[in-house]
Amino acid sequence: MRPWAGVIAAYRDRLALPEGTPDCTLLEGNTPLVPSVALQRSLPGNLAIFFKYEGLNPTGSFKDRGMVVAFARALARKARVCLCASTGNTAASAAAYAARSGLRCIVLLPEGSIARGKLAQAAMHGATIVSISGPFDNAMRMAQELVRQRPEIELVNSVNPFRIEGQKTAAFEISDTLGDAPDFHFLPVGNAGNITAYWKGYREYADAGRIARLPRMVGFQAAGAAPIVEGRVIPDPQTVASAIRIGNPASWKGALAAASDSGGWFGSVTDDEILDAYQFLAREEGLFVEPASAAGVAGLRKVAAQGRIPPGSHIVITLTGHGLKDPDMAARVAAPKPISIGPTLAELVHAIEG
Ligand code: AN7
Repeated sequence: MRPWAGVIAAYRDRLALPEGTPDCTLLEGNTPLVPSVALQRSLPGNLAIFFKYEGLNPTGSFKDRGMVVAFARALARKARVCLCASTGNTAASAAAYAARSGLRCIVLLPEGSIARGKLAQAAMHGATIVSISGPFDNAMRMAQELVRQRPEIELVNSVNPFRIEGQKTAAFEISDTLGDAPDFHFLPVGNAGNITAYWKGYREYADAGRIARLPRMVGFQAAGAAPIVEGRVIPDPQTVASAIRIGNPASWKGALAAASDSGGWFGSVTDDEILDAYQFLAREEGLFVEPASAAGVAGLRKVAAQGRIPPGSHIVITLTGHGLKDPDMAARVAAPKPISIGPTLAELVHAIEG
């Protein structure tokens, strides 16, 4: 068996990349498709549920799949500086690949709502961090305005088509592992690049004869930040799931097409539902994800209770980012209280039985 060498090496012939494009891989991709135990048991209808655990990518989120391709392209056109607006994970990923590739990285972050782990990553990798007042959407607009004025800067947000190219490889991996596409694919939606990318990947695999069916794509937004569900820009999006606190998604059209062409749909889940699913995954499945990543699970629980999922369905849910990204939220919901004792067995026995 050849060792895993990253998504470009694994799927180069299926990526729209010019010949000879350099690879700057951190060996992203090849993440586990973990079968559910507790979620499956808790829902009716003998569902077969799998988690695509994207938190195990090199920087702890799915963004690395697209970032490696965006950087391959940036290196091919000899860019020296990359730029992104981000709710945190794109920034962490861009900063890591920039460090690897010798580019300067500038990240524009919405002030005050970036999870601590993500900010630490961007800083550790040496990015220039600019904090912009208002929601992510302000930062996104300013990133686009800046590259219009300075076209030599490489914009590595998912409006960059090479990001979508890379991210579609998750659909390939799922299909390769299961031997076909699932019946349903659930995932959280923020800027809407990922749902667009998955749908592209599944369609291309079907066209190539690698899968016999296509999944219904089901996207979930946080109730306070659900522009696609409500069909309007949300000027002041609010949710505890900071990664998806986005009011005007860049890939809005692609997301709508993915849901409608696949026979899927969009829904929203409240912060309480997100935090319930977040804790359920950690306590019952052994999977620690960040709050936004639990939105797809919260969504499945909701629609399964409404009887919208046929018995026996195969379902994949993408868990987009690792729980360690947002240690403050974990501390808030789990409130760790270690029992302090001296180093004696009597005290230990008392502590664990008390
Ligand atoms: C954990 O990092 O938009 O719908 O700037 O970090 O493709 O945007 C992150 C998004 C889901 C939503 N889960 O994906 C950013 C950013 C996590 C995320 C999403 C994000 P998209």
